Amino acid sequence: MSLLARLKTGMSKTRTQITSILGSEGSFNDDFFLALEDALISADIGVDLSMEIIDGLKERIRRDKIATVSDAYEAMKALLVEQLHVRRLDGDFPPKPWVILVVGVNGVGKTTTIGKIAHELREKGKSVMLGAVDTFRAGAIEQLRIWAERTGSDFVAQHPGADAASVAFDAMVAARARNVDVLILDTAGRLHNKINLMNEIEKIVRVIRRNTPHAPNEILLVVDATTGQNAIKQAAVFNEVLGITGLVITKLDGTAKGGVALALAKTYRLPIKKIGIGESIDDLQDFDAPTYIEAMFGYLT
Ligand SMILES: Nc1nc2c(ncn2[C@@H]2O[C@H](COP(=O)(O)OP(=O)(O)OP(=O)(O)O)[C@@H](O)[C@H]2O)c(=O)[nH]1
Ligand SMILES: [Mg+2]
Repeated sequence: MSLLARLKTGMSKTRTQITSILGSEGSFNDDFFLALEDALISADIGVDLSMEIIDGLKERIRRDKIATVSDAYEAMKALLVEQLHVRRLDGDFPPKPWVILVVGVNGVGKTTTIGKIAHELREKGKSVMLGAVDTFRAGAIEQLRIWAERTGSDFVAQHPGADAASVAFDAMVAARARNVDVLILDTAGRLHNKINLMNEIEKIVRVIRRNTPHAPNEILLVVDATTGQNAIKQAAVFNEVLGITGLVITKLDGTAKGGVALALAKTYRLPIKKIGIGESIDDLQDFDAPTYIEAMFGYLT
């Protein structure tokens, strides 16, 4: 089933619930708002944001003199779309090398996402280099090397256990020497509540900046959609320490909820640059807010 079809199925109970209470043509009362609030929370949007959306909707209903349930439902979708940042991952890279640093907690899909992004860039004719800044996990370097081979990207690594910041530095120098368009740096998975690991990633960014002041051009935080509200906490910490420029939400093929995407984008005003919908090289998509919201909420029937 496609991502959009799954989101639709996931939320279909919500729509049925709302219509069974009120009918799509009826006028609304507190039951409507309660049903909506339940639906938003169960879709992983989070309690605070759900309440905020309901408040915003009430305001809009007053302002625009909305009278029917289906119009109110449409207004809620419009409200959500407006609040989502949708800037795409840049396709044009003026200062060479364009440096993308990829961070996140363990196992969220960082390395796989890098492989997919490299594939996309290579298809567009860009030269790409992958830097194995994850020197921590056994097998991480080899895993990235395989992605480099599959995508025809250059590859820079040191030995396992090497200083991560020093690999980042090497990769910067090599990327410049070979004049590559895009350098993507893979980092070790780190729990956001482990201070020494967060200090390490901060040092990596410092070293990159000292080498090339415009870099890293992107610091992408990868989060796993199936972790629900925990992703919010991860984003808070990584954003505070590093200043994230965008999000990648992976494993959306593994959930019918998907509200976490809305919660993240809205809470931190961060653009969702890519979404992961499977393990294969092609399973990466742009995030399109109107399509996504439409799939989640559909129409009241
Ligand atoms: N279903 C699904 N699986 C994914 C997706 N993205 C990554 N994975 C899988 O998630 C697992 C972990 O992926 P990695 O790319 O190794 O994750 P990582 O964040 O680099 O992990 P560490 O380096 O150990 O922190 C692998 O089995 C991937 O195939 C996705 O969008 N959907
Ligand atoms: Mg990895």
